[in-house]
Amino acid sequence: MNGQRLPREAGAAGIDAAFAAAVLEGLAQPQKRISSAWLYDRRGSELFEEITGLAEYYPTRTEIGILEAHAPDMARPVGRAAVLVEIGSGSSRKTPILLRALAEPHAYVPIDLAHDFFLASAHALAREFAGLRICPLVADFTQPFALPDALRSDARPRLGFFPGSTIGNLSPGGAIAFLRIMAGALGPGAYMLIGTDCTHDPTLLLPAYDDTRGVTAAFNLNLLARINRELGDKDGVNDGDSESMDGRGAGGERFALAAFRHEARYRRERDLGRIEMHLVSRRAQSVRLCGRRFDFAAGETIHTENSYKYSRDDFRALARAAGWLPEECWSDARQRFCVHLLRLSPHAPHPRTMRRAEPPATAPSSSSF
Ligand code: AVJ
Repeated sequence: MNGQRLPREAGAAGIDAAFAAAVLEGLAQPQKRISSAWLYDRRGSELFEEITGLAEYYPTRTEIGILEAHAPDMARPVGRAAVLVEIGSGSSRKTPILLRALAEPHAYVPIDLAHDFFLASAHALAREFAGLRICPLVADFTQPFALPDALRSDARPRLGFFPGSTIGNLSPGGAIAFLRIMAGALGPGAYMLIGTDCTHDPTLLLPAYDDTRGVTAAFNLNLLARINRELGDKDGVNDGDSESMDGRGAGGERFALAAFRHEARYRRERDLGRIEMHLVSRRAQSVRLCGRRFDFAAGETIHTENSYKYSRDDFRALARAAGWLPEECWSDARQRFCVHLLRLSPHAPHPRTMRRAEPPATAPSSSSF
């Protein structure tokens, strides 16, 4: 999922109401928090692309290696003329690997909330895969949705694809809810391929989320720049570019980026590990947004992302709890990353009751945390 940014509402002030609500509500919590879904504006998406190429960030290249080595084994059980449904597709380099392995894929349905580049990158695939129907769907996958009308009632095999360990951004309960939504959308007999980071070694994880070049720090801090761009009070003392702010202002202006720093933390509770990203206030300060003031103590943080890491067996148990049967799992030689193939029983009562995609909810679901 490269983001769940909702379409900008054409409000009088040009402010994205859902983003504003998420930020104002999240900053009012005792532990300030903003869902990682909001990290992916255009700049955030560019920075994430850069992260995927960093030496320390092993998940992307590891998953691509697994897909390249095993795509035929992943595609075989699905059979010919499948409908490939990709969740939060962004600008995936992984999709063609799977499409090449599938026998005469019938249609490709990338699902994302509206992005400038979402439709363009979906249609770019049409050049390589002649005859493939490309049916992008704008939907919030944390809410029940249905496949496009033309595909909903046909009997072709369906394969859901959710790479990148993006499922790790959801809480375990949120991940189960998501898998149930996918069961409802894809229907009995469907398959799902899901990439999960299964690394639990902090000496590998912490550098992956706090690289020496500072790209992850810039990715995290861009959230504050985005808030300044989209929500900052323009009548504050300091109404210059967010980038020009140097951290002097403590009188309630927009965010001073220099007054916060990026921090990655590894947490382990029983078997379950997760990386958290935080933005740490370097000093006591206050920020004014949309006419409200938010106070920060020195060292206080905004929690901006969870990235859960599931062992192979834990993820299988989670899938079962959502009604999916774990069929197979492929990993790299160092067992850092897993690609799971799940299946729904062909007979299970998963009625395709959802007639139509719900309109996007007002905010990414709170299950993100
Ligand atoms: C795109 C959500 C899978 O959690 O590893 C990368 C996002 N955050 N570096 C991840 C991310 C910091 C990434 N996902």
